[in-house]
Amino acid sequence: MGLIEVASSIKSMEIRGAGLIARSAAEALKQQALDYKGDDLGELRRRLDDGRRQLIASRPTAISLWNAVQATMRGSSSAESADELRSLVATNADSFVERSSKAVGMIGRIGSKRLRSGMTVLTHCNSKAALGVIKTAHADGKDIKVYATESRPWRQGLLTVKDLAAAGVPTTLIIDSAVRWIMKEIDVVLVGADTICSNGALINKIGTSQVALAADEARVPFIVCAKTYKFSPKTVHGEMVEIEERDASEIIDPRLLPPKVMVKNPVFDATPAEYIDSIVTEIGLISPYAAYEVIVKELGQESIFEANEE
Ligand code: RI2
Repeated sequence: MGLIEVASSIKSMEIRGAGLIARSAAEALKQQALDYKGDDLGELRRRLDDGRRQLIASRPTAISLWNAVQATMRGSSSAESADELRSLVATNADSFVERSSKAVGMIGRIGSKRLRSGMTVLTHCNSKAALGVIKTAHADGKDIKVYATESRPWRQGLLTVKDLAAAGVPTTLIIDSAVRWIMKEIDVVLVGADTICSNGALINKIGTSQVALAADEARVPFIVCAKTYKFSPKTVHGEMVEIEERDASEIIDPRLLPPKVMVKNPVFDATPAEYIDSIVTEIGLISPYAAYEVIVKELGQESIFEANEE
């Protein structure tokens, strides 16, 4: 699949999940570099810059995509030949994908220590990181039950229940509006992340903030499972995270609506840090208020500088 097809598949959500879209973007840039067999450094730079823009534009909210592209292109300005640039991009992409894949395992091991046998977990949408924590605890012999929300309109919850059922984890599907009703039976909430802001706020699938609200009211710990490349250097500069809105047809066939009735389809929302118990990352379990330090330490000043250049 070429870069244009990858960008199109990310935009259409054939490729979805903040972690997977990041890895796919890194691989697409690597392929773009390797597919150019010429020795014109300027032409290769142009192709990669064009590919970078197309990938970043494909889904505006998940900072994982931007962080992946930046990590893959880092140091490219110093390349003095097309061969050097090709090799640099390929090495950076491989390193990002390897780190990303290992991070899910690390998060699973760290996060599973917060799950005790007999616990009932609620999860929203379909997060590889959050499911990794649940499946690790289950594999360690802990008796964990899960409630998974349907996560309208894309119904990613169906992917979650299939994944957990395949792993042998007892799972119950509920509709999104049943969250506050079921919260009395929940011991802990585990969700993924699309973007974590420098003030600790979480940008995640629409409905996450309502889950957090219900958990806070019931005094149920709300834990976010997120790789460090989900943290946003752009928010260090005060930037607001763009909340992607998708087509009305994902919610309802517009022909079923009376004329002039509008449909709004935001696919992410924001959960303030005060509703978050902790964030499990591959470098450890942190307070949401440590987000700025994670951005500086793990993504680095270079990433913060690049974010300011955008
Ligand atoms: P992992 C998904 O977004 C969900 O919002 C999920 O919480 C997030 O990506 C994190 O995914 P979408 O692609 O990286 O379904 O934990 O819109 O898999």
